[in-house]
Amino acid sequence: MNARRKLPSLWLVLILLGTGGCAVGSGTPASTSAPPPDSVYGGGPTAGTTAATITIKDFAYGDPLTVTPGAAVTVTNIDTAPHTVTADEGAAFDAEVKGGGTATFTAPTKPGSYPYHCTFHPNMHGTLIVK
Ligand SMILES: [Cu+2]
Repeated sequence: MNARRKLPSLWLVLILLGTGGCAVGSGTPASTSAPPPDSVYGGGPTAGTTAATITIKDFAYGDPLTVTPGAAVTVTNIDTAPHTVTADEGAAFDAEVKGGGTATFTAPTKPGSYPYHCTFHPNMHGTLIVK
């Protein structure tokens, strides 16, 4: 009969210890979720250099564009006719753009003023300034 009386108290101690240990073990919730990053996008295809765009509209290139040496220049053609952005001298750059399309070329690395024209429409002229 003695052993039987001891058992309940032993169980009580074990339960108390058990629950106590459990509470301490799982007392710190591991919910340290970091906030999501503000922007996933880096900002554009030309990271590092400033975005430069020549927009062709109504058979005109618009104002002279100033870019950094070696910059990626995007040509957007709003017209329905195809155009080119072709350097007047040498082969500094030459990009053909379909009507309603876009094209990209790399600006010269040597600073200077680069006049260009459209091979399809010789009356179209523009200037790319690299500095
Ligand atoms: Cu043209």
